[in-house]
Amino acid sequence: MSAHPLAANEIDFSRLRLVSHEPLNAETILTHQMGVITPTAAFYVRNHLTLPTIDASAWKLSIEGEVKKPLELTYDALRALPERSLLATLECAGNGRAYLHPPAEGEDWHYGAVGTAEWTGVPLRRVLEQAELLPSACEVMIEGADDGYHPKAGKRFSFVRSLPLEQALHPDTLLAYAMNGEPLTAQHGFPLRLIVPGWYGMASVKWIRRITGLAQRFQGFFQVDQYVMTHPERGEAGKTPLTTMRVRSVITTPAEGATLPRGRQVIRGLAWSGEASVSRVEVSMDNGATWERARFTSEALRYAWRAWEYQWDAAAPGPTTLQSRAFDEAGNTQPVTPEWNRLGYANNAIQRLQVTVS
Ligand SMILES: Nc1nc2c(c(=O)[nH]1)N[C@H]1C(S)=C(S)[C@@H](COP(=O)(O)O)O[C@H]1N2
Ligand SMILES: [Mo]
Repeated sequence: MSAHPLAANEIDFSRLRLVSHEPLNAETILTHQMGVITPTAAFYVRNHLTLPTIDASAWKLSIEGEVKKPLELTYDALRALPERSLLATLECAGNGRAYLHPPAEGEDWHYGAVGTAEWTGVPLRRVLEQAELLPSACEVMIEGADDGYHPKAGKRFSFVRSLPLEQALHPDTLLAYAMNGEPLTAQHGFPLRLIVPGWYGMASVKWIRRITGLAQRFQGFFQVDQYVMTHPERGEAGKTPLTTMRVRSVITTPAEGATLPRGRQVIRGLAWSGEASVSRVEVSMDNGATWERARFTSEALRYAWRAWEYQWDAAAPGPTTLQSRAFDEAGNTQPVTPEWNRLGYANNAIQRLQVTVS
């Protein structure tokens, strides 16, 4: 696999599976998902359009629209504001699309379009307060500086999303300029990206250039045509916008297809939910007939996944299916079969991992 020319030093393609080259899309190989923090070079990349090249010294963030005091902030001015850091798991809504039958349209992500990083920046709320958002504002629109021709939309535009006020003003919604303690890399949104903790990744707009208070709900392509759950196969015309990540777990060790010697084995994995803290993980080695409780090996954090493990005595030789399922404090758990939907989003069905005990 060859390195992407613009990402030669920032991306470790030995730990990622290339999904598409232009635009670059790549997912973390599960066995490289070790520990709670995903190293930046191994963090999945999800791009819709052309990667912008931004010179931070010439870049400005403008805040306009339904605000009393429109303003422009330089990179240095933003970095001088009081900072806040949090760990948050980001999962692409299309993660797991490859396991839908019949196939749904879109990139064929396996289980690796998810990662956890420490994000540092300024609450979006802080700059909205400085600009004095007007009572007429009902949403906040965030525009990325990437653009390009989008074949599905049949036209050229940039990546733009909006947030309801409640989420825009939430103290944990960040304008982030750092990832894992370093300035953002070009692929992950340099100089500034949004982080909406707990939400699927599409909300976390990269390469922000403008923030606009809106008096009406935004109707852009990535807001109302993409990132919506639609069920034409059920004869339903409705579209439900995606927000929080569904509860989910993945097994990171052993690898799919591994041959394991009989005896003591450690099964390891990660579990997360955008809706509430993960409270329990269970594993099954007998096709779901019985479930055993796994042990957490990292603490419960509001927005980050939890590492877990299970000591398995692999006694019976032969092919075995390993499964894990997570529960969150809101009582959610994972389904056995995915909720099929036209655009293939939010598949949080239980993973089935095949190994052979020899
Ligand atoms: N400007 C812009 N922001 C974007 C995107 C994009 O294509 N352009 N992709 C979104 C999607 S769908 C996801 S899942 C996350 C991925 O962030 P990452 O590439 O840093 O992992 O960024 C989001 N922000
Ligand atoms: Mo995504």
